[in-house]
Amino acid sequence: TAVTSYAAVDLGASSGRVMVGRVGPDSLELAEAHRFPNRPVRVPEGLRWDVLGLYAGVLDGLRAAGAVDSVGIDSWAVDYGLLDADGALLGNPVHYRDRRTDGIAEKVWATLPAGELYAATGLQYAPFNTLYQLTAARGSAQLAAAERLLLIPDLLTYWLTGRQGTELTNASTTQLIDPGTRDWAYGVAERLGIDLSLFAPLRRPGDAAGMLRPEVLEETGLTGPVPVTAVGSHDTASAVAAVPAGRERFAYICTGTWSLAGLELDAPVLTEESRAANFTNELGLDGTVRYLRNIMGLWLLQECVRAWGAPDLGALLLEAGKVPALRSVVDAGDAAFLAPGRMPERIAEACRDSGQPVPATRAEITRCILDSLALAHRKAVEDAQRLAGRSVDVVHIVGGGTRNALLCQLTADACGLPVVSGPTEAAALGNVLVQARAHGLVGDLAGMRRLLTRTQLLTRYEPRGGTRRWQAAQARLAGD
Ligand code: LFR
Repeated sequence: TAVTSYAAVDLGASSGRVMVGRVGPDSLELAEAHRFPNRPVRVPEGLRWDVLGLYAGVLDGLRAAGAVDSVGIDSWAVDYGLLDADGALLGNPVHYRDRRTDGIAEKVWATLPAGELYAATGLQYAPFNTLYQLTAARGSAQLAAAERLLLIPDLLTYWLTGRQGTELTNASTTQLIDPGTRDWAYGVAERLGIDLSLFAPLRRPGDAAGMLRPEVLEETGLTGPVPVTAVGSHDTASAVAAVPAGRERFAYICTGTWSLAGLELDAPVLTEESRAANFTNELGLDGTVRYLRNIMGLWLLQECVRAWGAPDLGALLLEAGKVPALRSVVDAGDAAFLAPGRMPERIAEACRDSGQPVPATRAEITRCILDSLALAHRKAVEDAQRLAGRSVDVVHIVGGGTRNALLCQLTADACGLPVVSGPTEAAALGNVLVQARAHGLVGDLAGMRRLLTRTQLLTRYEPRGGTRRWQAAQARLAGD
């Protein structure tokens, strides 16, 4: 039987990759065609993405991938490029960690109270939601000149195909989508003076997104026609689609630069309690809701490793494993850790300020970060179950953090639940599977997941007990 192949472009905050997925009726294989760094650049006006560098990486990747049946793109959320009336990019897209949104949310809430905004959009508060970015940009020459806004994966898709669209799962992170109607939150936009005609028409995972332009074929050496397929273009939507769950009741944690921890629901939870707990209702595949909380994730460790001049990570984790558990923890959900720089110092300061032992060595700081992440995972999994009124029997960890065995084990311990970890390249696999499905292979979401369960390497971690110590650490953080 026929095996088809798909190129999955998956752009993360620190690297991009082009993967080739080969899908047969009972097989799924993923190979890396090309990986390239994604280095944000600080210019006088602020922190920016090098989006031309990323596009060049995508073209290199497609060349390396060779003949494929289709291409799909996913990336981090919320960020965008602005185009002028000629369709040309106006400036470098602003990085979501840029400080231009400091203090902006409060201004928005003065016009549209936070409670009403949550009821209408279901989105957690994060300073970088596109809504706040657009508010921060109001009055700028660039926004005044803009005729079109394309989210990052849609911008790259436009460059590849010449066609514009706004993919829904990623659009749901703008805070301008109503998670109930799955259409624009017209009332919110109107009250805040945001012009929705900036956005291209919505499209959904599986929709055709155009064909590679002749110039792209020439540059990549590919033979056309090669279609581009809309996937869950928010990387987290693609990763959740690739959670290898069967019939069990599960929570998931997508790990990488961020940890995104929560549940898959069929309807949003828009209660005031849910807002207070800062849970988000992002949209997933096939009408699902990704009910989750953003946790700082391995960003905390990445930033320390960068500050330390990139020591060997394996050795560092080994040392961290020997440090006594839970000596000090920080709130890994705290937006205070969002901006880059001085991370070891900021972690130490947070410990000192909360009256805990100050981690001094690299191993101690690393242990503090991993304990803190596991604790935040526990809290998110627990809160999500309570707020959504659903309980789970297992936690699936997917994404880059699956390589960190200590983090997986600590998460199992903290949650008091078994953890199944894998696949590592979940976003790319979700991307590939949505393309395969659009081409008539694999069935629904459950069918996609059955194929993953049968083909991917998964590791199981049993909780080792000691839940009370995690409870106590949680209480300590809450200041109880
Ligand atoms: C993960 C992610 C998160 C989003 C953050 C910023 O890569 O997409 O889901 O909140 O990046 O865009």
